Amino acid sequence: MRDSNVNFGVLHRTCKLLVFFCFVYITATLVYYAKSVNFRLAFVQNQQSHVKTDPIKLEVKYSGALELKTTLGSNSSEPGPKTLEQCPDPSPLLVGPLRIEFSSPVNLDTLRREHPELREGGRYAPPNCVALQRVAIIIPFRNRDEHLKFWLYYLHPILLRQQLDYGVYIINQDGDETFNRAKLLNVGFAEALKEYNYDCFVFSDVDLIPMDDRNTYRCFSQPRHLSVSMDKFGFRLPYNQYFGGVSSLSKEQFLKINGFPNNYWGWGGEDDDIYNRLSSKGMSISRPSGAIGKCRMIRHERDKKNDPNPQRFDRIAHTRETMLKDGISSLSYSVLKVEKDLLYTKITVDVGKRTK
Ligand SMILES: [Mn+2]
Repeated sequence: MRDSNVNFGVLHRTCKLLVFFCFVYITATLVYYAKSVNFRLAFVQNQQSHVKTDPIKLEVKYSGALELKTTLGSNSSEPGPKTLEQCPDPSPLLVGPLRIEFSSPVNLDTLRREHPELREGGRYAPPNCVALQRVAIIIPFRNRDEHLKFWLYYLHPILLRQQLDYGVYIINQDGDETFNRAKLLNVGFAEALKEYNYDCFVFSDVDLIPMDDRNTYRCFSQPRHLSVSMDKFGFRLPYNQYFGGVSSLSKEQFLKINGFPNNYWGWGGEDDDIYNRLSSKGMSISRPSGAIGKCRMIRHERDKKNDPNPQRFDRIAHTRETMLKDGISSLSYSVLKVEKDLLYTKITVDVGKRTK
């Protein structure tokens, strides 16, 4: 009898203690919850007021972020970070090897519909991070609309995944004078810079498509040759100094060599001249691995008015003497037309006539 009384007393005290702890626990939880709600409200208000009243801060830091503000503004219920971080390198969106084929025609309207994030002129910048580089892609062009369609169809999704702040410039040679690839590239450099503060330039033939999106269309500490294993050459470099097809130079690297030659009319040689310019300034060529640098060329006949340039060997032999006089510093041309599409900016230019 006595024993059970004692037991009952112990049980009673234990229960009281338990109820007390439960009370403390619930009170503490309620207090913390109230605090966190308050904090979250204040945070959201703070963020919204920044988006609304503080656009200048973003603008001063980085002109690319200004465009970003408009996307944030249209969606201001979603509290975004105040200043964006740099995009990760490499981009986490890359998928690796790609299937590239040219047997069936491609539809650019589908591409336009599927990528509303593209802006007029073939421009894009990632919305959630600051791109590592501002890249102008320059394509020398004349009468190759079929190739351009494939290029746009394949390249835009790749460039989007590479999270670049980029623009696509088609530099169209007017008239029927012999084609001048390198001069068109110079024009592209000059025209793109008038539009935006690009820090990297990718120079690409219209008929070359990378087969792996890890081959990032950006610049490196040395000039980059991107089309290192073309199907046309059995997926190998034709020779060690080869710099044709697709290459990239930072603004600084480009200016250091006075840009490209203006006097290579017709097919061939200008890429070797560019190589000579780079090596004479002590630069070397950086390249992706043969596997990542695979690319396909759209098969085609030699264009009319782009016959092999007979003067090319003589010119290449004298690059070192001519490069200071002939280049971006001596460039002259006139712009005849600028067309803005969602997928590209097309600039038609008069590059003049060959002198001899
Ligand atoms: Mn070609």
